[in-house]
Amino acid sequence: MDMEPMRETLRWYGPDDPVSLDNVKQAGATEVVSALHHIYDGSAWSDAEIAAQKALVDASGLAWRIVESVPVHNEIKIAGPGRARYIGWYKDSIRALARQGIKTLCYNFMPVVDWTRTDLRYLMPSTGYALRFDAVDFAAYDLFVLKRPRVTQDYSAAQIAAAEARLKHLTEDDIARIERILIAGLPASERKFDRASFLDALLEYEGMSGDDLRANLAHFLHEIVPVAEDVGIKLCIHPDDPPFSLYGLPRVVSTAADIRSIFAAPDSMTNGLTFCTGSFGVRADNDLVAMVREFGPRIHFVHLRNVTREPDGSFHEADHLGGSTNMPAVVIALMREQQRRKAEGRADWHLPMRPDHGHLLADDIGKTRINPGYSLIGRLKGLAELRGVMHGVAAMNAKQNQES
Ligand code: DNO
Repeated sequence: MDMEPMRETLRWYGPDDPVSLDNVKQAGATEVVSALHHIYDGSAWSDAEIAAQKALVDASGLAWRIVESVPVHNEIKIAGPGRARYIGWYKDSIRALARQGIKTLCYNFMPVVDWTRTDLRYLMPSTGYALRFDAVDFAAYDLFVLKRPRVTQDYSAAQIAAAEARLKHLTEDDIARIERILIAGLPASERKFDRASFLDALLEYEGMSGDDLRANLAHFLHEIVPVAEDVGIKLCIHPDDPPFSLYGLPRVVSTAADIRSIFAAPDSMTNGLTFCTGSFGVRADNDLVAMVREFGPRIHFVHLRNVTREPDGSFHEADHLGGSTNMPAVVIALMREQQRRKAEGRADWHLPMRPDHGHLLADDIGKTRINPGYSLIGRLKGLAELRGVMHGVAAMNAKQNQES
């Protein structure tokens, strides 16, 4: 049985995305991954709204089969009084998506903040720009600007000293910029805050342990998995980005042990994973190839992105084939998983991948309307490189099969 390239998709933020559907086609992708970003408050998505967006995609000759993300309302994460109502609306959205032919649903369960960076324009030696998480800038903001209650218990003496030293070099403008990036919302974030409302949001998690949050996720899954099974939608949780605690908040989708616990609650093929190499890859103790082997059968969606890890917990987004992760090794493991599924006769053997994020490059650098990480040229380059790896692996494998 031959190894085959994965399906190529690109994220599209809908009609307001400065990257057009034609641009997606120019990058060589055949599918978009999208969401109804104008309905991101936890209310149910209607058939009409989904169908309208799908019609735009269909008319372009592309397909929309994967939704990223249907946001999980905070009430569900904190088990607040509105939980049952929001879960009900989530189920309504699942049914509506299935009716419109969208059969893969990516979501996350990160408290308060979705993905987090401190710098959206980190200059690379290439003269392009990358997204970066600077652990010291982050600590300086958390400790000395945000000043949330009991903040010092989350840092070592050495981290506090480093943050204090950094603070001396940060101007008012620097601090305002870092704050904006941290709490005012990167693209696809569900919520945008100012400092006061952010502190209030953190307070709602006071005293919540990892086990508590895990229990709230398990409750949510036990509710929605049967509905998704019923209508034939595959759920795939996205890992925490970055995969460690921020602001003292619990995070429960960061490691292989976390995924094992999620897969058990409930143990169903529908309860699957978005394998994001960029998120998992921030932790040196996440062995990505081993994770593909272990969780492979329940990986429903793949995000390929590379990060360069730095000793103090900082990281920046590298070229797709550069950085700390051996990307070809991960791609080979994923293509083997496809081969295994095919041999098993699984209809869903063909995995969808997207190049996650890209550097800000060339003509994109001067543009005023850019979704950080989601400019066109960097992703086009990332996809082209990954396509090269996939086709190279497939060709080598076909040759070996012929010879044997
Ligand atoms: C960032 C993205 C995340 C991701 C969600 C999935 O670029 O990877 O926003 O879409 O966390 O729910």
